Amino acid sequence: MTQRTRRWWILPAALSLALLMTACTGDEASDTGGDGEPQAAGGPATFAVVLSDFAIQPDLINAPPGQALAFEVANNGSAPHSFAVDTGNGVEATQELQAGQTATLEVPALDAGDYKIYCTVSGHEDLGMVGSLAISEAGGSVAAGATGSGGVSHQTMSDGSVTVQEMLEGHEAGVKAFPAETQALGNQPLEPRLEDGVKVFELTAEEIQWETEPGVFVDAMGFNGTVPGPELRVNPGDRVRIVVRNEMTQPTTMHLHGVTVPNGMDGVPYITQDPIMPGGFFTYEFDVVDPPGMYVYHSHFNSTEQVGKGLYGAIYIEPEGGFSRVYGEPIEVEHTLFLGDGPTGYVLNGKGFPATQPIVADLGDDVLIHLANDGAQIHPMHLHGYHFEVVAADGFALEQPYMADTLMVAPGQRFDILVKADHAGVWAYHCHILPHVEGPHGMFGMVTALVVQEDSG
Ligand SMILES: [Cu+2]
Repeated sequence: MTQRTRRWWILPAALSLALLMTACTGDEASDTGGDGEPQAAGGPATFAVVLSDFAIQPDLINAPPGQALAFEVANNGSAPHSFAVDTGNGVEATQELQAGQTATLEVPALDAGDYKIYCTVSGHEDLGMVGSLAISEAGGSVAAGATGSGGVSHQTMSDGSVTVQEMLEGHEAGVKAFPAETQALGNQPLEPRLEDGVKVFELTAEEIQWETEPGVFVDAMGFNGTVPGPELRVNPGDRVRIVVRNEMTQPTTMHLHGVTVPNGMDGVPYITQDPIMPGGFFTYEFDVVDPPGMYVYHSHFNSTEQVGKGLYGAIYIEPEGGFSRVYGEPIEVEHTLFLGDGPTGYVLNGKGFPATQPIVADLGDDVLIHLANDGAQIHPMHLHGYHFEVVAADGFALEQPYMADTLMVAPGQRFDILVKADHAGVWAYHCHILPHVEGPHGMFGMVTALVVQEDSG
């Protein structure tokens, strides 16, 4: 029962994946662009801008020189945000907009050049709320009626940010690249060392550069160099020792999330232990008393940054014979999806589409997916083409499993779902908060696919 990571090429299926996603999310695309057509000469050129946690859409706005600009700004996020333009002669900004608030920002005509757009709320620019306002003669030209298959290649979408041809190319390129290769994958098995019957694991917290999608490296933190950290597997009744070393430049601790441990092993700084200083270590030791299921280990020090940057991983309490024993089904494919957001961007197992890994099954397989959210936002995970059975929550098997096609996973929650892979195809599996998955340049972030192959190879 191993996680299948075999390389798989999507070529004939790529278009169907793109079509499925387009059909699913196409309506929403107009939300960001509806009001953005520059008005007739004399009035300001007007653009729609949508703020979310933590993005500005569009993040590239093309506008003409010598014409006043107006930005109709909507805060669709859950946190307060603002929209600002650094004109080089000062900053023009909306007030801080509460969730759901809108405002119009008027900016006097600008000379040709590139200007920064950003959110002025402290820290939000670093979280990704930054982009460009490009003023050039080509900017803002809009041709209405961008439909049909011919003659659309250089027409500009109504928000002035991207042409139809660029949209098509972006969507297609992402799908064709999937699953794109990046340096290193998280969730790799870590075999314990046996010492006098104790299963000993060694984890080292490090500051790393982590490639979330091809060529995109973020400042991250990982156990043993990956996001998520390695998979630990233990059995009921085991004695377990986890030695956590800190090779970072700031203190840390580790909490065993959902795992029943003695109080002194709970990993909370100044409540149950002193922080693990840089260069130091702490030994967590406990007997496994919880039922079989998926549990999590993660940092519990400066955790907005440390967990946000990737200091989390899975610990499975697995019955002898595997999870089939728990769910009464033979499990051919087991896969784990850690949901993440914040400093790493929107990621599944530390990777954004197209660098996410597909879940690959043969027709008829029973697929067990462990979901865990170690981000800071909720993520409703939606599987196309199937209804799945929710069989466990927070590590405990449900007495009454239920069917769903979308499952909200809040920060800290875990679920196990079972999919009976009984129809072949490439089935998109993605967060349904659309700003987490798709923009004018195609899919990104929290998108992967369940690939059900007819040929067992
Ligand atoms: Cu999401």
